[in-house]
Amino acid sequence: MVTTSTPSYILRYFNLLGLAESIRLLLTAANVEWTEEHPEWPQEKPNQPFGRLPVLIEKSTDGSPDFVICESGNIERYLARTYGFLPADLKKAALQEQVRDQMADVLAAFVVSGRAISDEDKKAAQKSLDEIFDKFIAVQSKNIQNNGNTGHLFGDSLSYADIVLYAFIKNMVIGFEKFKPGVSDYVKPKVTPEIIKLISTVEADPKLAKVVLKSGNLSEVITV
Ligand SMILES: N[C@@H](CCC(=O)N[C@@H](CS)C(=O)NCC(=O)O)C(=O)O
Repeated sequence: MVTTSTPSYILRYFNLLGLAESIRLLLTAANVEWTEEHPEWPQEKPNQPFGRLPVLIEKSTDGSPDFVICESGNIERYLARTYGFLPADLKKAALQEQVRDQMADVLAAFVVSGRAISDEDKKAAQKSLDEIFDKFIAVQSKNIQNNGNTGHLFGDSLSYADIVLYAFIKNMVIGFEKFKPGVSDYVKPKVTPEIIKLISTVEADPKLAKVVLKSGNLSEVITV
């Protein structure tokens, strides 16, 4: 329930899934008031604290300056901690946060593979991507299994780890296709039944219906 003391937010990003999708999901799951800004680019670049997006603005509720933060992972963790999607227990939280950091390596391997020019570099980059991505899928599928295969990575309700894993696969299958044609066909066969179950569990969460509907239903694109 949104109360007057609950801050409202502005999420500044491009009109893309990308690094903002987990943030959109967290803001939506938190049931806070938020809006999105899509700045003119590159005209607005110099006006961003770090020169890049996303930026999150938490509107002040007491007349003090608005709270402005950058870096997608930092924004996610700030919201996840504030609204109870990361546990207060540091060890339990670290187990969730490492999911996101492992994803960053997969993403970096995708970028390197997209930039390789010579056949030799392409082959090496593809091998490295396969290794990193397959390990990521194996580790996270095992985590879901170890948690009873209920569609959650940890515990029995929507968590930060569920949100970032869902947003990541969604980017790979829906969001990045226009930047790296073929990425969806590469990723889809690798997605395991455990991860498919997590995807459908996240998409069935009534708290998320608004944002899932807007950016597309992944369950309809990936099936066992
Ligand atoms: N480490 C940053 C990376 C941010 C980033 O790469 N932003 C891109 C969009 S996904 C951007 O602002 N690109 C435009 C530019 O750099 O001018 C984060 O995680 O937020």
